[in-house]
Amino acid sequence: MKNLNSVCKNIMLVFALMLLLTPPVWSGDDYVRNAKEIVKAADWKTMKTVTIEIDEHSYDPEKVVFKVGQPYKLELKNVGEKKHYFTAPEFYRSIATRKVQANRDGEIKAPYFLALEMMANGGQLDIYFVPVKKGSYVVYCTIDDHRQEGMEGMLVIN
Ligand SMILES: [Cu+2]
Repeated sequence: MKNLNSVCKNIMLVFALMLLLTPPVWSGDDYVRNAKEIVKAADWKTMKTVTIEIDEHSYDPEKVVFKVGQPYKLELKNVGEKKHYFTAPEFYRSIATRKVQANRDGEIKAPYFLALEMMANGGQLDIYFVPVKKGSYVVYCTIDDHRQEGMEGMLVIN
């Protein structure tokens, strides 16, 4: 009986450890699961184009406001002499992404992105999307000290 008790205790200990070690699943960082339907239902003839110019070390404009349900093409143009990132994981998880297009090179389709990088001297990526989740989302560049130098912007969904 004593043996059985200690076996039970050990099993309980193992379960307790498993619970402690298992990370919470999708807590607060979910993405737009029905993006495909939202993209399909949107009227792309009403699409609005917004351009952000990327330079050393800034995003211009620094703040952009998008409307829920309105289809957009967001042009990310790197006019600088260095490569730059457009890192905005929370923003990318709050929009229904249709595609990211590199103008002559092709299109990339994925449920959501974490970061986009534009090559120096005219590198451009266009992201086609429909805003879904309201909020204010920070965007920044992760290269060297670019963020501290001023490469931080705000993407708002209203
Ligand atoms: Cu940068």
